[in-house]
Amino acid sequence: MPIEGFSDYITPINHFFVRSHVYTPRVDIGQWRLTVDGEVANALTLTMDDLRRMPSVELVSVLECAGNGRGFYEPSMPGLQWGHGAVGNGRWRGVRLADVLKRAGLKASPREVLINGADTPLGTMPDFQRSIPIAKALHPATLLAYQMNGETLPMEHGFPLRLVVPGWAGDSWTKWVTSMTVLNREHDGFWMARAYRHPGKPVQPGRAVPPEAMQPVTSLRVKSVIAEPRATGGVITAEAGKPIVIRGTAWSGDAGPVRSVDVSVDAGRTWTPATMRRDQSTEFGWRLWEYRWTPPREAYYTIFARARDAAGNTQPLEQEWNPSGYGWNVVPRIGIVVDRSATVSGSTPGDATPITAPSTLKSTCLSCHDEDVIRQQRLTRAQWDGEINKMAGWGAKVSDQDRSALLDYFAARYGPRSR
Ligand SMILES: Nc1nc2c(c(=O)[nH]1)N[C@H]1C(S)=C(S)[C@@H](COP(=O)(O)O)O[C@H]1N2
Ligand SMILES: [Mo]
Repeated sequence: MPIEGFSDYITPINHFFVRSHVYTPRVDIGQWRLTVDGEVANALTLTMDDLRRMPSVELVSVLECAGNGRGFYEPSMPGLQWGHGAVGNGRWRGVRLADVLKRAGLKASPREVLINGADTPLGTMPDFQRSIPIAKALHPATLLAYQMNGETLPMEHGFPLRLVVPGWAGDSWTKWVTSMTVLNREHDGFWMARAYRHPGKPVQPGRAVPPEAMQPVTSLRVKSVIAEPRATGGVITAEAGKPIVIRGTAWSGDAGPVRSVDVSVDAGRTWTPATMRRDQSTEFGWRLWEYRWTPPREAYYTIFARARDAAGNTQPLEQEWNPSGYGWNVVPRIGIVVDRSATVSGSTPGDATPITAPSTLKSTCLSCHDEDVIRQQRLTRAQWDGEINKMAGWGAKVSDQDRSALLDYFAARYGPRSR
């Protein structure tokens, strides 16, 4: 989602980010069924008509990828290098997951619901399957949604049915849902036991943490983004004595909706409350805020915004680091040049020496994914070696010779950012 998306209350579908681990599956709605089994009294097989006959619920909720903001972490880590835009605020309609589970009849002591979608893995990559604890599954806001923003759920957002888990990061929002299994234990598949885990406490930047010492990613953290004013040619300018509007949006997770956003125009020394939109106080949606300000004199101003949620959580001034780059929510900041003669100088960071790709790049890597996922990452040679190991584990065929050619290329072209 582009930065201007943070000025919209509901994110239009054409701006909404898409994150799919593999290709979007084609689902034939005539053949499609939802099955519910495991620790239930009556296993179910439901059609879309069956679901549409059940009571429907509509709610507004933020959908944010756990890795949103990963590209800002230093030192950087493997993974999609999201900036701000792996988030959107959607209007979702569907049936409560609780109603479907009640219809199946839960047996004694259920622990989790394991959800699977129609997407199939590449090579020997493990199938994307996630579970959620029973309490979240029974939460009245957790939905099996068939509509997004008043339209039939689009293909890339999970047609015909997706999980909507308000307050939780996107990895729990399974798309293209085809089956659900109620478990009386914790699911220990790859995507729960190895991926989407967070240390739950600050760790030394750059340090590896074994998955078993981490917990599954769940709730989003309180966060605000400054959408305007925006830069032209890399610089934000304003005139002394002339009012401007600083605006953006803010949201949180399980800790309840955002109650207030404070703005500082002096790098955090003093704070003033922004005006919150009153008609947007839903439990899980975001809220737009704005702050009108007249720069008093010519100077360089550093503007901060800090959201506070219903539980009193606020954004940190310094982002703590974690190995997968989840939960980026530091106080956002912009610099404004207030100077009548401010000139706008565009800068183009250039790559003067062309580095050519080894021929093996295409056959080894680009047969499963495009170069974008590589291009956006900035890793050390050792980190790239780790990524090649991961891909080899998922079925890529890499000879020793290919590996060293690829490593030379990645290290030269996509090495760590200079600081
Ligand atoms: N079946 C399936 N569901 C999935 C995924 C996936 O790869 N397969 N990606 C997840 C992740 S990591 C995120 S952030 C959200 C993104 O949802 P969107 O593409 O509708 O924005 O979908 C989630 N649901
Ligand atoms: Mo994600």
